[in-house]
Amino acid sequence: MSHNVVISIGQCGNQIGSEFWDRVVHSHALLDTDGTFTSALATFFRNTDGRHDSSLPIGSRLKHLQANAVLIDMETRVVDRLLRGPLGDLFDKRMTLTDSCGSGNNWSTGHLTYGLQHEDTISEMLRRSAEPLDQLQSFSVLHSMGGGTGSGLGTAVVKMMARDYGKTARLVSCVFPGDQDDVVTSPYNSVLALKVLAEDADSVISLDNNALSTVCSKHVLAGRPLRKSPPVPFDQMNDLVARMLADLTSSIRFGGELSIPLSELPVRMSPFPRMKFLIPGLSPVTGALPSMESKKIDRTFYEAFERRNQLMDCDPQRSAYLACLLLARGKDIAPSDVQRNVDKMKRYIHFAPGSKDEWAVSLCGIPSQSHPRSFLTLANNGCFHKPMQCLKERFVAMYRGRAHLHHYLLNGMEAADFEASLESLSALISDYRQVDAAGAVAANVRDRGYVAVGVVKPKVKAG
Ligand SMILES: Nc1nc2c(ncn2[C@@H]2O[C@H](COP(=O)(O)OP(=O)(O)OP(=O)(O)O)[C@@H](O)[C@H]2O)c(=O)[nH]1
Ligand SMILES: [Mg+2]
Repeated sequence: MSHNVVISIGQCGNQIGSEFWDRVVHSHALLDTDGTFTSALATFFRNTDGRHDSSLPIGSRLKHLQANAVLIDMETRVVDRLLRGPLGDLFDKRMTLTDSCGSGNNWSTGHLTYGLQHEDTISEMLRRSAEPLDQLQSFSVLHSMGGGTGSGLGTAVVKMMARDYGKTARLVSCVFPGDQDDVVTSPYNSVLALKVLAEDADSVISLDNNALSTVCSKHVLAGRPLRKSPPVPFDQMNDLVARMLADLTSSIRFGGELSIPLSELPVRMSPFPRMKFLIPGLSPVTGALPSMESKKIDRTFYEAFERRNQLMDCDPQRSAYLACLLLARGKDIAPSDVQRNVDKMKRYIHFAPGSKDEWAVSLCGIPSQSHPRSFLTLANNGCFHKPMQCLKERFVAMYRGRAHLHHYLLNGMEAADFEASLESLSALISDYRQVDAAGAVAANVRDRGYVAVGVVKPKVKAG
């Protein structure tokens, strides 16, 4: 039995967290209809006795369902809205922490000022969240990279976890800013946060608002046409992220033939210690339209690897993989369907030297609410260096003129901290670029029209 805790930090983290809990609660409500606290629910919830606050065992009647959640923001608006909304009763108010002013889009305010001020309270919340769970497998942390609270305080929390819960997997899902982002300091905040994640997180599922908004504006979510012109509203982008997280946790929540515990993710996906950044791809990305029902499994499978289905703005198929995880969901997907497609796909994607050249495959027989069958891929892939290079250029453009630097120095940072973070990012780019070089050879061959391993599209027809 695996128990997991989700920690949402800052506006973005809490808005995504809210969509995640909404999805998860509804999917369990549809399945667990007899009012019993099941082992599926116990992966992310506790059943408490309202008066004495003790946890009731699996198999007990549902009394008071509480999410294994910690909600943190340095403003009150988003967390208050969540607590006052229809999901409010799910959250233990003692596991929420808000402040009044926010971090003003400044990593140092979140990381240093609030990190110090609230350290004891957060430590205590982590202890309370972990204590009643006899087998705590993972902390999942959700935050943006561009603001001050999620990126600053969020990474301070990841550091605390590394210090106090070294054996529990620390999985971070973070949203990088898009290039049209309205937070002017977002390149600083992202690069400062990245250094901490590279050191103290175990796996970092990386998303960006460029890719999320492109995917949303090209497709139709839940049958609702989206506005054509940007900006795409956050709630639609967050719905996509929540779907990815719900899929990722589906096999541990519902069980499955090939369930991979979240605690194994780092071992399965990161052959080298600092290369732990995972790019998610989803298929289908559209809502459940009648025309999709008939799509062949093979086509849906293949689409999960395509660039337009990635939630980060890069193309794993044109580069080399260090590791690849595939999670299939659906009643009618057999292990043989997955095996057939993995075998076929092995001819089209390319593993880098030094990688394990093996797939982590997970199969969950319970479909998502929106799709009878769906696939999620997580790629540890050389193409990650490209969005990181863009981020580096934006950081350097600001840092060269020392723009906005004084706001950070006022909080006790030094220029050397910026340089160390930039160095850490450069090393990461260089590592991923080397992996990418192995993929570039294959892509070159494709561009010249030859057929070679890893470079041709499989012949799949829409059914
Ligand atoms: N996808 C997505 N991005 C968001 C959302 N909210 C904010 N962002 C992005 O996140 C960055 C800003 O971070 P926020 O999460 O708003 O900041 P915060 O962590 O609350 O920090 P402060 O406001 O500085 O205290 C920008 O890049 C925004 O575009 C959201 O709900 N979804
Ligand atoms: Mg905020």
